[in-house]
Amino acid sequence: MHFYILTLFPEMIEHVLSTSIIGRAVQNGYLHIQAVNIRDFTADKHKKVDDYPYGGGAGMVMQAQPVYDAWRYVCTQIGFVPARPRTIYLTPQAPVFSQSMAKELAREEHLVFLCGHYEGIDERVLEEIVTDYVSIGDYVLTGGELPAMVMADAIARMVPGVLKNELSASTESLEGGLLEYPQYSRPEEWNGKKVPPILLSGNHAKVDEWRREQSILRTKSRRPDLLAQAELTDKERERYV
Ligand code: 6GU
Repeated sequence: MHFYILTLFPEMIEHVLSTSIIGRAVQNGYLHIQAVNIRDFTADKHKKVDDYPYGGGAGMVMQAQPVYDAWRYVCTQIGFVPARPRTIYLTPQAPVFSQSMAKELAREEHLVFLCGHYEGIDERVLEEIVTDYVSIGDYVLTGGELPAMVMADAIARMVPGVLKNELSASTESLEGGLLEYPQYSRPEEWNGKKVPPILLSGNHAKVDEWRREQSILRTKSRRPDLLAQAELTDKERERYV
């Protein structure tokens, strides 16, 4: 899978996405991640990429030309001409990103992320190139880079081969609409607290049953809003909801 991130701050992206599990997946050839510096494409002799908003108001607006030319460069590089790649603009004025969106986007071969700064990007270039508008939550950040990295991470881990233990992609939090059960490791007793004895029993059926119950109880207490949509049996619904 190929990610192209259009940004004024490529170093921010490169450092984060070359670290840990995503970095390993890049090294092993499962992912290709390219941060493209929008400033490299400005036609302005002073390398300017922003200007005052028409109509007045605070802040600066990123101009259409450098954004469009950076995007065209990516399109040409990946052979998406005249067809256009899935192009995601990160903005709080959009539907909120979710695990199901991550799964769906992970099926694409190429994804382009467009990161805005200042007071946003000239609307005309957005109309021309953006296929998806996505927010990562109801709060305002200074730019689209952190949201792009959040999305790239969540999407990348759904790509086959990226996680060493494929099972962990499917059994984790939010699968089936439930939060994950609590985990324990050595030692058996820490700070006067013992590991739940069932986990030491070697009885896998009982362990699975306990974990399922913990998932449901945890979802009920921490994210009751998720429980209505969760995949529960009639019996579980009767017992826990
Ligand atoms: Cl996608 N961008 C910015 N700038 N702020 C955000 C966001 C995105 N999602 C939530 N807040």
